[in-house]
Parts: sequence; C-alpha cells; structure tokens
Amino acid sequence: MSDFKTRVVVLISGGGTNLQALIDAAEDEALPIKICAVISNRDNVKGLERAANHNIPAFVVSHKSFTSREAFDERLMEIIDAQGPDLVVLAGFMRILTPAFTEHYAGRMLNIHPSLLPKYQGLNTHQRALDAGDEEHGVSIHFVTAELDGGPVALQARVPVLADDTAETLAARVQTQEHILYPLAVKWFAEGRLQYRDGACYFDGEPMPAGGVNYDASTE
Ligand code: NHR
Ligand code: GAR
Repeated sequence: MSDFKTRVVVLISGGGTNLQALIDAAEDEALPIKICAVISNRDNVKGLERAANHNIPAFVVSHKSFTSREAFDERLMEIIDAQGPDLVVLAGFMRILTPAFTEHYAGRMLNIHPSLLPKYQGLNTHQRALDAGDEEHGVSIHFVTAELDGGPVALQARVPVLADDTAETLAARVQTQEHILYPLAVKWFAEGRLQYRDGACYFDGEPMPAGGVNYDASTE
C-alpha cells in the first residue's frame, strides 16, 4: 500500500455514530483515509464532540443563518473545498442539497440512507417500513445526485423486521449494519474499486447490478 490517503470531509447533523465508525476504522488503519474536517448544520450535537475528541477540525454552519438553500450550500462548498477533499461523506446529514452542490461533488459524494432503496426515499423510513408490514428492512449507501436518495446504490445490507419492533428497535438493528457498511464502502472508494461514471456504480471496473452489492454480515 502507498502512504497516500484519501481526504474525506464528513457532513453530519446529529449523533455521529457513523462518523465514529469511520474514525475508528481510519485509526485502525483498516481504512486508508484522512478525515480532514467534520461539518454540522446543527450546533451542540454529539458528533461535534466526537470530532473534537479525535482532533479533527469541526465546523458548524447553521442553515438558519442563511436566507436561501443556495447561500447555505455555497458556504458549505467553501469550507469543504478549502480541505481539498477526494470524497464527501453524508453521515446523518439532514439538509437537502441543491443541484449546484450535488453537481460540484458528482461522483465523489456518498450518503447512507436507512432503507432498502428505492423503497422509502426521504424521512421516517423505519416507521414507514413498519407501517407497510415489511418483513425486511435495511440500509443503502449511494452516490449523491440531485434526486433525493435517488443516486446509484453501491451497497445494501438487510435486517429482519421482528413482530414486536418499534421504530427505535428497528433503527438500532439497521444502525449496527450501517457501522459495518459505511467503512467498507469508503474503503472501496479509497482503493479505487468503487467508482461512479455516467450515473452508474462500477466495482473493479465492471458495472454494478442495480441495488449494488448485497452485503451479508452474517456470512463473515
Ligand atoms: N441532497 C440531494 N440533492 N440528494 C440526496 O440524495 C441527498 C441530499 C441531502 C441529504 C440524505 C437524505 C437521507 O438519507 C441526503 C440525500 C434530509 C432530508 C430532508 O427532507 C431528506 C433526505 C435526506 C436528508 N430534509 C429536510 C430539508 O428541508 C429537513 C429535515 C430536518 O431538518 O429534520 O432539508 O435520508
Ligand atoms: C443514520 O441511521 C442514518 O442512516 C440516518 O440518520 C442516522 C444518523 O446517525 N440518515 C438519515 O436519516 C438521513 N436523512 P448518526 O448521526 O449516529 O450517524
């Protein structure tokens, strides 16, 4: 392996457990990345503490201080681009991004979404899976495009829905998978194995199937 590390900026809005999974994997050197900065659109969230605990520069850009989504996104882009990142990672980031923003980072921005896309784009995915009586639910990692939760999917993991699940218990089961899946997806990107071209995902140079790789942690 070379010493070159993929430079990553992580965008958060809250607890930052996915951020923590990436920090831990990077510190283990399982992941050849440098997390250059963390940006949150909310002040006083746990994810900012996690960054501080690991000496990662952290920025708060409150969407409430801007009169338009465009102006908010422009400020985000300034801070991100000052880091010279190779990859932008949305990890529980809760603001819809403008097409100018998604275009600027096309092919180098990932999101983790708590559903088996294309099911349940948008919010409240766990409750929606319960309300629909689904027997399985899960998580998807996709490249971010202008279409909300509509970019090509690189990886998915499935979990069962149990009879006595609440949105909280189901979310916790999904999150366990998230913390395995996101470091893996970022590793593949950092190694150049996962790529985005012309609106599709490629793995080792081959187009990926729709839905991406179906990752089954239980077979490890
Ligand atoms: N932006 C674009 N253009 N495309 C995507 O795929 C995006 C994106 C921004 C965020 C994450 C996404 C998710 O995984 C994401 C993907 C926020 C909302 C939302 O409705 C929806 C989806 C996602 C994130 N946000 C409200 C808004 O008005 C605010 C909600 C709140 O603050 O709680 O921006 O689910
Ligand atoms: C994660 O479960 C992620 O899938 C979800 O929010 C949680 C963030 O947790 N993302 C979205 O709902 C995006 N709209 P974390 O802050 O502890 O990583």
